[in-house]
Amino acid sequence: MKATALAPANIAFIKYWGKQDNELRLPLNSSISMNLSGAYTITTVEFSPKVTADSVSLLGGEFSQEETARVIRGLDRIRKHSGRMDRARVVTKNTFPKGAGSAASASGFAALTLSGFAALGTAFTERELTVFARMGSGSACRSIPDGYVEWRQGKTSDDSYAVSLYPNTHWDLRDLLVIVDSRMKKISTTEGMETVTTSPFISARLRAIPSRLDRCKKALQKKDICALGEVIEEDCLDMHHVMQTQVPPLTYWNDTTRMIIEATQVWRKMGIPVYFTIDAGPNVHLICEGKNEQLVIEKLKALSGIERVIQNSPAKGAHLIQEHLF
Ligand code: 2P0
Repeated sequence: MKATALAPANIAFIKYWGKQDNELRLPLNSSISMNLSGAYTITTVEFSPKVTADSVSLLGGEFSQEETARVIRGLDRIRKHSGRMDRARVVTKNTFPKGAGSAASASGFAALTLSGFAALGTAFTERELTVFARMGSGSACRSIPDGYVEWRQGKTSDDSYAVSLYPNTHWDLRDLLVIVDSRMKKISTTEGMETVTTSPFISARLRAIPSRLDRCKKALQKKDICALGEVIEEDCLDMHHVMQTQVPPLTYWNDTTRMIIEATQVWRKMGIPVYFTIDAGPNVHLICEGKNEQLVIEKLKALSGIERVIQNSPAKGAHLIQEHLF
């Protein structure tokens, strides 16, 4: 049987950086994110006894051998769980640049997990889907539930899952994803996280996170953009501080990244409540309320060094669609 899933990328408000277990992708801390409407992956999977070997293709791009192997390991986990052996054909496409710190692996493994389970006709709960997506790529578990999502750290694989805190309709936030460099990053997040404990600041980060999670949840509940923005920026800067003090150091920002951070601070002084967050790459996510989106877009137009801006509203989680890719 064939199935197709659409899964959004997500932007973390409280970040995931570091694992307790590399194999299972159990994180060092819980994290909170919002699904993105403008950056997503569509994946079609078909299992068939007629197919002799798994094939994996990316429309408009190419997977490396390593990425293909990672997808096939994802298929193997789903097959093992379902007690099935059929090989699969997988075709996938992204609406945004791969590897540029805009979480292609999150939407990718969320879409693969849902389409894979559906194509095998296996019964599943949302929680199980998040656990399987997590084993493909940690942040992928947050792309399964709707809207605003918490990934609960957990101590075992079954305990480390994601849940929706609020549906996408809860609060009309925007994430303007400002692309300043769409090339692949040199060091993958998986590799970068392996040396997280070489930073002397990781223990302070882990001590600070529980209260940040609380502040973030309260700000979401109250729809308080200033309180949310403050905790988002604090956690982003803290994660990048850890990254930059790892051995070897990970420096993802470029001059345009820094210019946008500074511009955001100036715009706030002018009375526009807009806040930045940055993942493992140079691109900047600007978070504001829907009513201020156009104002921020106008401000961005005056800056140089920007390739393009992807406008995102809060999105539903991964879901099945009827239009197959083959
Ligand atoms: C996040 N990132 O919370 C953080 C912020 C990057 C910076 O989750 O090794 O691609 O596949 O579990 O999920 C990116 O990490 O890493 C990520 P793996 P993943 O969004």
